[in-house]
Amino acid sequence: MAGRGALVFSSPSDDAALWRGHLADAGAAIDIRTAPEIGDPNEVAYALVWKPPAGWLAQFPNLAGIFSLGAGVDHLLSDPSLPPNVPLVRVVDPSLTTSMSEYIVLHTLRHHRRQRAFDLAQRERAWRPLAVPPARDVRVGLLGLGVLGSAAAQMLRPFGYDLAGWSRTQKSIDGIACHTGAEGLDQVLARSDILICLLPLTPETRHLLNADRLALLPKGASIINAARGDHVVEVDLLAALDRGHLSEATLDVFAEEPLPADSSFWDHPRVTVTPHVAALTDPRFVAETVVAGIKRIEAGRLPEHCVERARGY
Ligand code: NDP
Ligand code: OXD
Repeated sequence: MAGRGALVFSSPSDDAALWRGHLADAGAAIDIRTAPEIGDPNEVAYALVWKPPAGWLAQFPNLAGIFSLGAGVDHLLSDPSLPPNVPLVRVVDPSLTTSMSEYIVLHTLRHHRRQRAFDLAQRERAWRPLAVPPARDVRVGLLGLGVLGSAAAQMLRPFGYDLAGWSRTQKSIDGIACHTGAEGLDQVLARSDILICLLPLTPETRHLLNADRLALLPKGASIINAARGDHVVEVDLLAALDRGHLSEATLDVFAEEPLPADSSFWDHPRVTVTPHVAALTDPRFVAETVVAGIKRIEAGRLPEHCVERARGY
C-alpha cells in the first residue's frame, strides 16, 4: 500500500513501537511518524489518535483521514479546530464489542445476584442469605442500542431478563422493548431495576442522567455506566446512592480520568470502580482497519465507520 502522505501517530501511552509493528503487519507501507517527531506537517495525510490536545490536528493542512483509537469520539468532536470535511473513523471491532458485552453481563449479574451484599457479609463473617429474584422479574434498561448496546442486549437475553432499550431512531429487536424520544426515555427509566448506559457523549446526552431522571428509576435500582462519565451528573448520582434511592453503581468511566484520588467514588460502599477498561481497543484489529481505510480513501471512497459529525457520533 503506497500512501499519498505520512501517517502521524499520537497516543499518551508509550506504545508507538507496538503500533508500528501492527501497522507493518497489516501491510501499511507508509511513512509513520510518532508525535512529537512529526516532521513537515504538510506531508501528513493520516492521523491515528486517541485524545490529542485541542488544536493538535489543525496543524496538518493536508489531512485526508483521521482514525480514532477509540469507539467514542466525543473528545475529538469537542475540538473546535478539528479539521472539517476530513473523514473521521471510529473503532468498530468485534473483539471490543464482545469485551463490552462481557463487562455488561458480569456486572448485570453481580447487581441482580446481590453480590455486593454477599461480599460485605463475608467480610463481616455473617451468614446472610438474601433472596435473589428470578431474572425474568428483573427489568434491565439499556440506553443506547448501537453496536455495543445491541450486542450487550443480545448477550443478556438468554438469562431471561425483562429487557428494554432506548435509542435516537426507532429499533425493532426481538425480545427488547424499544423506545425513543423524551417520553421513551422516561418509560425506560421508570421500569429499569438495572440501568445500563452505552450512549455516545453528545450535546444531547451530556448530563442526561441528572437528579430528576435518576429519581424516575424505581427505588433500589442500580446503574452500570460504561459509556462516558459526563452522561451522569456525578454529584446527583452520589446523592441518589447516599439516600438509598439507588442500591449501587458500577462505573467504568468518569468526568475526570484518571479518577482523582480524592473522589468519593473510590471508597463509596455502593460503588464499583473500574478504570475505563470495559472494552479495550485491539491494536492488531485497528491497524487492519486503518490500512483498509487508507486504501479506500486513496481509491476515492469513504472508509467504513465514519462518524456523522452533524449528529455527534
Ligand atoms: P453507536 O454509535 O454504535 O451507538 C450509539 C447508540 O446511542 C445508538 O443506538 C444511538 O441511536 C444512541 N443514541 C445516540 N444519541 C442518542 C440520543 N440523543 N438519544 C437516544 N439515543 C441516542 O456507539 P457504540 O455502541 O459503538 O458505543 C457507545 C459508546 O460507548 C461510545 O461512544 C463510547 O463513549 C463508549 N465506549 C466505552 C468503552 C469503555 O471501555 N468504557 C469502550 C468503547 C466505547 P441510533 O441507533 O438511533 O443512532
Ligand atoms: C472508548 C474506547 O471509546 O475505549 O472509550 O474505545
